[in-house]
Amino acid sequence: LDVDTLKNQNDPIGVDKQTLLDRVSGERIKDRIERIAEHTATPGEGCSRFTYSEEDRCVRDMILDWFDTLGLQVNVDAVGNIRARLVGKNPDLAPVVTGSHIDTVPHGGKFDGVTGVVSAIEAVTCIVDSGFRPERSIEIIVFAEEEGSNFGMTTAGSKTLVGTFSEQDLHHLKNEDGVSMFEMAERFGLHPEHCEQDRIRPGDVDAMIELHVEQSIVLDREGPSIGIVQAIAGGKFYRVHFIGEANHAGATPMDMRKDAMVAAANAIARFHELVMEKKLKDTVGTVGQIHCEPNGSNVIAERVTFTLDIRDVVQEGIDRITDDLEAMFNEVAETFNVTCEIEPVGTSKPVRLSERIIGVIEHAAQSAGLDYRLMNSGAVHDAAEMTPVTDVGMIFVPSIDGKSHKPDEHTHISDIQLGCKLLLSALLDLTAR
Ligand code: HGY
Ligand code: MN
Ligand code: MN
Repeated sequence: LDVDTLKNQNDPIGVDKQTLLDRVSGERIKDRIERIAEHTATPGEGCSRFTYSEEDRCVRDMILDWFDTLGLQVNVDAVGNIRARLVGKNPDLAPVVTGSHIDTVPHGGKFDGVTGVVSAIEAVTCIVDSGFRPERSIEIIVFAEEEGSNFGMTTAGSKTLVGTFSEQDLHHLKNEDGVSMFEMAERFGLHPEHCEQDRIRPGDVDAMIELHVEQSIVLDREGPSIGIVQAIAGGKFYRVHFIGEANHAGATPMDMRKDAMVAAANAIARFHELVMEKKLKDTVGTVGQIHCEPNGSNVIAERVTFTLDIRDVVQEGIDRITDDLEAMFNEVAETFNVTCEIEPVGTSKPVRLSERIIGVIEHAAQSAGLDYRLMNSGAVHDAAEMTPVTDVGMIFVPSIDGKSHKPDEHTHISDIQLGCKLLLSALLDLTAR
């Protein structure tokens, strides 16, 4: 297809859009997802690829090669967000952004995040291969540290990109070994001290669309294959420490113990009861991670640390739970003669997405005769972090059996291809002027 042919079409964006959309290749999408999935710290046991790890480095290098082949202008920012721009005919116009993340949870799946990155690459590949140049630039962003597997705080890369996180926060956010995100980024060869200058500010970007697997059961169980997201859950995240006294498991009488394990077990059970009692329609609460010290089978636990992940699409649903935590956990601590420390790790605000972008995606779906469902996201996403600086939309494709954050997470390539065509169509409309 030469550019003249494209120009002669009487399509609103001056391009024969259907010809472009028909270029979206399921084969190429599948191949890229599989090649990324090969880079995991736990081969055969799902995808474990934390930001700043060797596995992360390998995938980054491969993606940077793909961007180079596409002739994109690439910049890796202060904390490792990769920004790759297809420069439009009018480079002064604010670009439209699309992308997602490549980092994973421990033993995660191969579709969470990667589907959005690969779909963004596929959409831009179709445009570049066609020789068409959109009016407005399109920028692919591969966000760093979305899962929070290093530091227990989700979307730390996108929070930094838009200035929600300051350089100070990068020093405060630490992993279990006490290494800060600032330090890990430095060790990875980045310049986290540049985070302020690398920020995206309101007006720098015209719009953003993230394509992501749903990670729940609605689309797979009830259809159709396309979800258009209206609201994304926010959350509050904590580490809770119960501190008792190590002692001999056999020689210490029950009434002389300061057992952090029993206290933590009670606290976790009470937390679950609190959530079940006070939750609103979309409120969820999870204890996903626990550590015990000294962790000896014949030693009374001295310190037990567990995480809290409390979410809802409305702030009230989160606050109803967190308001009661301190009193509840202190009561448990007193009962078992130990102490409790609640360490806030971070928060993500629940957000409603842009009516403008939802409208563009809906129009693109209707023009293609695609059935779709308007829905919310219980998972947090980088898209949510971008809402303070631009208009944001999200496209969901089904997760088979609603499974995610586990090795058998799966999405049909045909569904990703459909979602990618919708993404490309919406991007063409958004960059037409
Ligand atoms: O935790 C989440 O919702 C996302 O997968 N990071
Ligand atoms: Mn994700
Ligand atoms: Mn995830």
